[in-house]
Amino acid sequence: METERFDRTVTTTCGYCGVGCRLEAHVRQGRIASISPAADGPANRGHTCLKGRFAHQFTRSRERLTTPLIREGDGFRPASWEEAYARVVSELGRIRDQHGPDSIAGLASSRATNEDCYAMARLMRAAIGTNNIDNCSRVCHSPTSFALRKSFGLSGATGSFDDIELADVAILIGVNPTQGHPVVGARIKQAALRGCKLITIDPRRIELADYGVLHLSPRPGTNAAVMLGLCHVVARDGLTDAGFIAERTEGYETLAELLVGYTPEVVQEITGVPAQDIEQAAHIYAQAQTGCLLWGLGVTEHKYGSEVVQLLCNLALMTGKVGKPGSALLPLRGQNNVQGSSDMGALPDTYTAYRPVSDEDTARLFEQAWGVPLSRKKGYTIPQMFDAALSGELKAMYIFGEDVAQTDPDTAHVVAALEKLDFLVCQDIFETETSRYADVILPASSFLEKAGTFINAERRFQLVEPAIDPPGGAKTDFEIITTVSRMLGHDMGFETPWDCLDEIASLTPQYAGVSRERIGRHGAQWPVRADGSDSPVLYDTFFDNPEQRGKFAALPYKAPGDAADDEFPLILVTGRVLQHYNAGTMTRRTSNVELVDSDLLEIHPQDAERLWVSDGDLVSVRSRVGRIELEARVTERIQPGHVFTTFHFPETRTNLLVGQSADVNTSCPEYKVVAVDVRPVAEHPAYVPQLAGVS
Ligand SMILES: Nc1nc2c(c(=O)[nH]1)N[C@H]1C(S)=C(S)[C@@H](COP(=O)(O)OP(=O)(O)OC[C@H]3O[C@@H](n4cnc5c(=O)[nH]c(N)nc54)[C@H](O)[C@@H]3O)O[C@H]1N2
Ligand SMILES: Nc1nc2c(c(=O)[nH]1)N[C@H]1C(S)=C(S)[C@@H](COP(=O)(O)OP(=O)(O)OC[C@H]3O[C@@H](n4cnc5c(=O)[nH]c(N)nc54)[C@H](O)[C@@H]3O)O[C@H]1N2
Ligand code: SF4
Ligand SMILES: [Mo]
Repeated sequence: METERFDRTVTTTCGYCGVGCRLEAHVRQGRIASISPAADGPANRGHTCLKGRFAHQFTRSRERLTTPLIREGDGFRPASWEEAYARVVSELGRIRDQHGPDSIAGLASSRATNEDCYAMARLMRAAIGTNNIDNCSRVCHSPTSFALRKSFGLSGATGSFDDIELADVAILIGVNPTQGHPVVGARIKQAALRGCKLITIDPRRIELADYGVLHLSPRPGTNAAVMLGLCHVVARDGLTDAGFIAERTEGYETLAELLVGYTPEVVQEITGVPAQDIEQAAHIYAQAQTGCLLWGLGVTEHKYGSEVVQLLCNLALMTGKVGKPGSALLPLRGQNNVQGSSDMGALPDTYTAYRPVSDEDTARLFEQAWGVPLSRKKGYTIPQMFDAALSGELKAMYIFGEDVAQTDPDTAHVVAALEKLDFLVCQDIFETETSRYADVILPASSFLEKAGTFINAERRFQLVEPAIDPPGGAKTDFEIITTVSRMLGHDMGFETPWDCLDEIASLTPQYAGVSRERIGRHGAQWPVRADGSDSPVLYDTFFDNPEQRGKFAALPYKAPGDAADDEFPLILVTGRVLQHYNAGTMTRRTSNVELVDSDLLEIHPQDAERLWVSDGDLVSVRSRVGRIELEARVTERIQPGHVFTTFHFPETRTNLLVGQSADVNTSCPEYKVVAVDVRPVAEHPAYVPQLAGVS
């Protein structure tokens, strides 16, 4: 029983992951006293994980940014808002006038609200005059967005988490929900206990494998072969839904020809997955009445990540398992609002709802609404921004809520780019690895301190309401961005984020019915039509492209961008743990550090023994581009030949190891396949290099 007394309780939405749990934030004396789950949250139904419920102490951390900071010598000095704004506006204005609008780029935060991200995109497009705007989706699920648009038409999950409960089978590939999306992880466990057959596909034996009927462990980077193998068996054994293929799809014949070569034996050779497991998985999925496909970064963060998502769509189309309850494709989008930041057009090539910047009608619509001419030229993606900074074409960046120096690949390259800029603004709630290189740091507000909306991994708009005030002199992101824009000469005319939401709805047919009132306590899944009706299930009658048909993609398996060799004999996979969140700026400032206080290198006992590594040893990990040191954890969760670590602690600098290889269509980094060499830092008393097989 709750015995504490609160001054008030505010219902809002969790700001960590894309599950989008609805929370009750209980406030006492202007502070968050505790948080409990909202019983009627559509995604969480009275549950949360430990981050949503307990990881709120960061809001009152002494390290919160409470005043603007301006660079002085090697450090920073506190400054007034007037001075900070004046500096930002005069530098951005000067650089725009001297070098043109395309010499400036901005990043929108997928941790912030739709209204913040829309305003940031509008700042770059209308106040500066460039399409150089991108967001964290680039390094996360941009391959999902690309592929779903190609295969089905729209960039979002085709159904809801509720579909998991209606599914007879669920395939989880490259996703680890009990760590990354814990409330969905728990819902999947419940479904499995009720009889839903789980098939997990992951080089590591993830926790949900223990609840499943089958676990496949492919070599990292070989997902395409697994998917082609599954489709081969479905076609070979006559398990396709011929009616669905004929009526609703196109391109099946070409795919069918390609599939012939991907026998389970060929696939076993490429992936290491036993042929009979491929057969069994294909039969279980295809013979079920309803089935869901769930995936994550183990699919997307690869050189051919976007192609693998298209292959996943093939499997669903072949078996007619899309567009009906219990048969959904559910990419588990990562950050609380990475779906929304992209939906809002914080991307270099699209306005809201993925309408291209090159599309004349769309560009005119926004020109009319914003009263300024707009560029038709695609802007830079995040990696292109860093390349352009290094080549001198990009002079300034405005980075809002993204810690690129910790989380983007090839840290040395990112840092060199940030150092080369003439001017860098960082807008965050803490100083970060990135803000070390800033000229001005603007103190912003967290999700508990602002109003607006997020869109979760089910395409659901949900309300965010402020429970407490931003600390000290910090301001909301929305106020900061709209003020900078006004001072640059483009007044957006918004009093509150709700005015902004109204503008988004008025300029975007897909969100036409969205309003604060319509979203209410239970949210609305886009498309939200003008009459307020929303869309839990997509494609029930037609696909959303001109032909109204699902498109098969005949894409062969291709080898990943990196491979183990004599010098770098192990494959490093990177990911996350339950207790910490991405750059860790927030969770490291909560008691979660008492549970996990560093990144660890997971290594299989066989490799550990061969390399003279014991549990707890400090080891050196070297890749083709960098070297780091961290503590080893010897565990059988990982396969021999692979090692695993996280990127939550800045001192580890994990991303020094990751190179430039990236998805061929979207430049999402290949974080999941990095060839490395591991050896103990301190020599073991009995260590003989020749015996350890290293030179
Ligand atoms: N606790 C916590 N939760 C988070 C986050 C966090 O940092 N901490 N971050 C959020 C964000 S931004 C995101 S995007 C999501 C990410 O959540 P997930 O998509 O689940 O991401 P990861 O855990 O990085 O990777 C998923 C799995 O892919 C596997 N994998 C790697 N390579 C391959 C491969 O070639 N094939 C296959 N089949 N599998 C492979 C890995 O072993 C791993 O178990 O989590 C969100 N939730
Ligand atoms: N090696 C490796 N690297 C990876 C990955 C991997 O699997 N392996 N995963 C990648 C993925 S999927 C992602 S999404 C990225 C995530 O990388 P980032 O986006 O850089 O990480 P986050 O910790 O989510 O948040 C970024 C910043 O936003 C700030 N912030 C939070 N809320 C707010 C707010 O409301 N306003 C403002 N102004 N700031 C706010 C935080 O303090 C933090 O500094 O990392 C990527 N990096
Ligand atoms: S599952 Fe995700 S949205 Fe839900 S409480 Fe945990 S971090 Fe927040
Ligand atoms: Mo992500």
